[in-house]
Amino acid sequence: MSLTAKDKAVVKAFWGKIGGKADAIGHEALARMFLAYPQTKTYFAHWPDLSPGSEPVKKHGKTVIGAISAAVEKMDDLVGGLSSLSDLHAFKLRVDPGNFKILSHNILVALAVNFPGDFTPEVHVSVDKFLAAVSAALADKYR
Ligand code: HEG
Repeated sequence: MSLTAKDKAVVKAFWGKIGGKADAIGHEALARMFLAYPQTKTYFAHWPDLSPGSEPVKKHGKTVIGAISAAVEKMDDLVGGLSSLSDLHAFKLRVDPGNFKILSHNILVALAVNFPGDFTPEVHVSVDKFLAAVSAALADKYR
């Protein structure tokens, strides 16, 4: 399941095309996740508004996609690169790692909807593998 050199090249090239749309993708993925998988909202009970377009959803969408864009630059050592973020999710936030797969799914959908031409099956498989590797790295500290 590890990323091949081809996966890494495909993800890098595709991510380069997202450019200015990254924040919007982050927002859409998060907003979709809260609507389609409402159980994920339990971790965000302290937010005033979880609806699409709300300030916290926009802000956190930007944060999450920013971390993923940074991970694209750390693809050779995701476990090391995401170590402190894994600490945070495991010990402070205590996010059930099953939720990483749910968010990854929503990111894939947001990418497919916004980049129908570029999101070919070849890109799909490599980005899916990349998000699975990011999720595994984020879950690394759990036990
Ligand atoms: Mg997490 C905070 C990244 C999945 C719940 N998440 C954060 C932060 C980042 C991040 C960068 C801010 C860290 C900081 O303040 O130092 N999250 C991140 C990634 C992924 C992910 C890259 C998966 C790809 N997070 C995730 C999932 C959940 C979750 C699936 C729960 C369903 N994250 C969560 C919560 C916070 C963060 C509750 C704190 C939000 C806040 O209160 O501002």
